[in-house]
Amino acid sequence: MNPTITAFENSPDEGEGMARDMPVRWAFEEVGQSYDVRLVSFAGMKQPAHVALHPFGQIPTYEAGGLTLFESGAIVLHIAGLRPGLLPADAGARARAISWMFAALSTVEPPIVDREVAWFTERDKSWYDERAAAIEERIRSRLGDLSRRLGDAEWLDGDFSAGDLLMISVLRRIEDVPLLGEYPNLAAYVARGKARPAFRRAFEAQYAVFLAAKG
Ligand code: GTB
Repeated sequence: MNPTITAFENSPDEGEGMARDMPVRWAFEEVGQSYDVRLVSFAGMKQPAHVALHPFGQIPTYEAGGLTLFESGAIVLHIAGLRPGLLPADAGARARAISWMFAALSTVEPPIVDREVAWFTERDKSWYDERAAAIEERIRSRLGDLSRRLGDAEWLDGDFSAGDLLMISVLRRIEDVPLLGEYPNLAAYVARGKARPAFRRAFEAQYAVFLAAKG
């Protein structure tokens, strides 16, 4: 039986694939594992049946054979362990790929999310411009380090891995603002990730949900 994940019934991103079911879908596609999706509404996410799966009442969740998981990073790590394609067989290389997964979510992503939160919650405040500039400097600091480490390599550490999948997913959040373009090798890295057939399939699957919801 296929694993089942949850995703927004009506994603606020209008089909741009910015919600966190997208990296999970991408991981399934990379390893060639088919999956089912249960769509949930914002109200449904807060109901006891969903909170039993996800303590914070969010998407995505993962269910398979009695195992329930939440947190997109943990789900991607689990999927990467099911079949080859996202984690190297060599133990050291595998551990390094997992380091990149954590780096994406706990080192690079936080200031990127702060920028979005500040825009949504503080943009009418007198201090907003100063705060936004400070957050952008924190983002640049991370992007500068990442750009130097990537250099002219194709992926972060050898073959494409779950570390790249999560890092590219994080960087996509700033691809439409000038920040990412200041680092041409990172912009090219994101474009390479998005050109992968597995990414395209995942993107199209979530886009189909948007089109169906639009009617
Ligand atoms: N750390 C968790 C994970 O990685 O799984 C975070 C999960 C999370 O933030 N889920 C969001 C959610 O369920 C959806 S993805 N929100 C509903 C709620 O909390 O009540 C975050 C997201 C939502 C929308 C956009 N967008 O519109 O662009 C982008 C990202």
